[in-house]
Amino acid sequence: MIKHFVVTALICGYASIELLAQNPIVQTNYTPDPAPMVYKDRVYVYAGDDIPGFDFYYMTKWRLYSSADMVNWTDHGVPLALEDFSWAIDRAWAAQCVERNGKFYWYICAQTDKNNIGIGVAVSDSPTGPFKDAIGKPLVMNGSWANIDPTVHIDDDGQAYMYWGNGSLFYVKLNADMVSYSGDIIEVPQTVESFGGVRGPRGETNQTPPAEPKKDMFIEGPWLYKRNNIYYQMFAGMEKGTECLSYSISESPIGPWKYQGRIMVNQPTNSFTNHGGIVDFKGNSYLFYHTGLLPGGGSYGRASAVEEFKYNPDGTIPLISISKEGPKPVGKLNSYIRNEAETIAWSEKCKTTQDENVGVYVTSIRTGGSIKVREVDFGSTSPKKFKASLASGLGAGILEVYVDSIGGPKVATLKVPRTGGWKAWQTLSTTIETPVTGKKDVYFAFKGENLTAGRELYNFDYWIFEK
Ligand code: FUB
Repeated sequence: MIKHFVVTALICGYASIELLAQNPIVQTNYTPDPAPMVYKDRVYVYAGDDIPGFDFYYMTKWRLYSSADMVNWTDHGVPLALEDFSWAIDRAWAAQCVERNGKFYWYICAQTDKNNIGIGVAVSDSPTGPFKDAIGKPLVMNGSWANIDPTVHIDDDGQAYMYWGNGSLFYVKLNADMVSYSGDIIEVPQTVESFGGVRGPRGETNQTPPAEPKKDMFIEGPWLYKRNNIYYQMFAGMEKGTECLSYSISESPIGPWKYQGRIMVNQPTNSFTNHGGIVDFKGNSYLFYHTGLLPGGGSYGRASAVEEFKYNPDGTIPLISISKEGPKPVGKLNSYIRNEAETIAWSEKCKTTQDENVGVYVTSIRTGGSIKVREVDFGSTSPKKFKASLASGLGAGILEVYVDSIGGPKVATLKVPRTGGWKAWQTLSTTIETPVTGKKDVYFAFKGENLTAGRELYNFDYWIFEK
């Protein structure tokens, strides 16, 4: 990992609800290194967990989110952490999960001892876990700090390839079991033709990029995939002292690679690193990346974001800009089934947590906070009731439900009493105040009865409308 970096501090506009804001896609946690995986009708984003306020990437766990519509993201909590690998001691860095024959292989990297970072793999029968260390030891560990950021592609003939690297780029051919490999680890030659440039002389620790690299160069974060017979290798390159996203293509998964240019140039993202993944989902193409633009964030408080893009007719990728708006919705939420409170398009003044009883739920809810959920479908006749599962040790909280905006038509109000504890869940029910039909954005507004703004109000597990 490249340590360092002066990045211009930004004034970002996420201080209060913004009707159009959709990026970063998660506001309750800092979620760097997004690795998307499409499985059935959802896109899953496996991400890291930044703790802002530190001066390095002191990460200890990985987080998971998913969406069926690209605007509402369901929090699946922390399915994997360093403690799940007996050999890992620090640096839960960039990872990627892939599916093969109904099993899910989550390739991670983690520090193994004072001088080593290694690549490991966890396996599960479900994209959301539980995951466990598949082999009880690193899959790759050879005394190098370059063993980070694994990316795996399973080719049409069934051969799987794993690339990774920091400064140097490597690959191996994985065996069909996905948890072992055959043959040597190959270092990919880096030339101006293959990756846009070459790295200058390195510092002893391989931690410092040259101030003025020749053109682009491979830094880290490879992302290998195939589309319409072209193999793509996206990677974090270097531009003006901070990372950009660049790519090379090939006719084969093992190269030779031909540098194509940048996908996302160095922008005011408030983060030294960028790290991305590309997928097609429901007929559209998406670039996932990260920025430091979540309030309180920065180079060590990074958050996942996404943009929709279209390939050029020849398969090349256009330059993509960061946006606050993110992609358009490609689905809707059914208001008449149980919806998890942690399915969120945008949130403020709340967090998520999880336990063994109810799984993930919304917590740390404060007065003035809210959750926005987009594209909620009520059908042609209005519901009659609104129900929500809530818990509060102190009571005096109010949950107000609006459509279109906070202050728009008020659909329901729930007064939350003392339920007997912060985990003593009660399903509270109320009648609809204003009829609602069609597809709406729904806002859950958090309020308190005569309370100071800072007091925690209640925990929120799920909601449902009833006819
Ligand atoms: O998140 C820690 C490291 O920062 C990743 O492994 C790199 O790709 C960079 O994003």
